Amino acid sequence: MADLPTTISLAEAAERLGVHYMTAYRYVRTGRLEAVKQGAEWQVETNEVDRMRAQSAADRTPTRTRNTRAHEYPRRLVERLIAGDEAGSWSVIEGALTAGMTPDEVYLDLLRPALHTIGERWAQGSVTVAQEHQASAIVLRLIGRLGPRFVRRGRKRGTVLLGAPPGDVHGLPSALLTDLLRGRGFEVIDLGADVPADSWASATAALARVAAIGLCATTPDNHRNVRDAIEHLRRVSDAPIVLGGNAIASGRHATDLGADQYSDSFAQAAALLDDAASTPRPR
Ligand code: B12
Repeated sequence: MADLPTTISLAEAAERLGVHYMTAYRYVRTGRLEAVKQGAEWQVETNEVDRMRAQSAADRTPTRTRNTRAHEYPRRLVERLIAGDEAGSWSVIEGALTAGMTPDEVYLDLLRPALHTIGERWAQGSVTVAQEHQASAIVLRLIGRLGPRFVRRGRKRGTVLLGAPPGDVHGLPSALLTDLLRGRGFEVIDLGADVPADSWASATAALARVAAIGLCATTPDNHRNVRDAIEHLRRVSDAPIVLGGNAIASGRHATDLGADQYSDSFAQAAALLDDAASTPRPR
C-alpha cells in the first residue's frame, strides 16, 4: 500500500531538495512548490517534495527541459493567482518570458488557459467569487505590465474599436485582444466592459475613421444587449463588425445577432480584423 503523504516544514523540504531555505521559499512564492501556511510556518507535503525532486532530475536532461517547464507555467500561474499573490504571478510570467515565450504566447498559452482553469474551478465551487475577482484584478495589472512589450513603432494599419456589450462585465478579453492587435500594428481603442449601446455609437462617430469593430461577448444570455449595441453601431458606421467570445456559439449565431464576422480565437480574430482594415470602403 502506498504511504500517505505527510507534512514537513519548509526548512526540512529545502534540506530534502538540497537547496537553501530562501531558494525553497522562492519556489513557493513563484508557484513551483505547493505549500500551505500554518501560522507563521510553511508546510509542504512530502509527495510534493518528491514531485519536485523528480522534476529537477527531468530538468537536468537537456532535451526535456524547456517543454517540461513550459507545461508547468499555467499550473503555477493558476496557483499564484488563486493565492492572490501578484508578485508571485509576475515571477511566473517573467520566468516564462526568460525561457523564451513571446508576449503573444504569454497571453494565449499562459494567461488565457489560466483564466479558463479559474473559471472551471469557480463553476465547480473550489474557487470563491472573491478569489476569482482578485485573480481577475491581478491579471489586469499583469496586462498593464506586459502591454508596452506589444507597442510597435511606425505607420498604423488602421483603427480598431473594441469592447464588451452592455451588461457584460468581462473586460479582460478586450484588454488582451487590444495588445495582440497593437503588436500587429493596429491602433486600438478599447472601450472595456459593459459599454452602453449609445456609447458604442457616440465613440465610433467621434473617431475619424474606424477600420473594424470587435465586440467581445462573454456573459451568457446577454444576446439582446449584443444585438442592441450592433444596431446602434450600424446607424453611425459602415465598419465591419467582428463578434466573438465565450457567449457566441457559432458564425450563424454571430450573423443572427447582426455581426458580419465571427471567430472563436484571437489569432483568427486578428486575421479577420486585418482583412477588414485593409479592404477599401467608400467614404
Ligand atoms: C474573469 C471572469 C469573470 C470576472 C470578470 C473580470 C473582468 N474584469 O473581466 C468576474 C468575476 C467579474 C466575472 C463575472 C461573471 N462571470 Co465570468 N468568467 C471569468 C473567466 C474566469 C475568465 C474570462 C476571460 O477573461 N477569459 C479569457 C478570454 C481570453 O478567453 P475566452 O473568453 O475564451 O476568449 C477566446 C474566444 O472566446 C475568442 N474571443 C474572445 N473575445 C473575442 C472577441 C472577438 C472580436 C473575437 C473575434 C474573438 C474573441 O478568442 C479568445 C482567445 O481564443 C471566465 C472563464 C472562461 N472560460 O473564460 C468566466 C466565465 C466567462 N464567467 C461566467 C459567468 C457565469 C459569469 C457571471 C454571469 C457570474 C454571475 N452569476 O454573476 C458574471 C457576469 C455578470 C455580467 N453581468 O456580466 C461563465 C460563463 C458560463 C457560460 N455558460 O458561458 C464562465 C465561462 C465561468 C464558467 N466556467 O462557468 N467573470
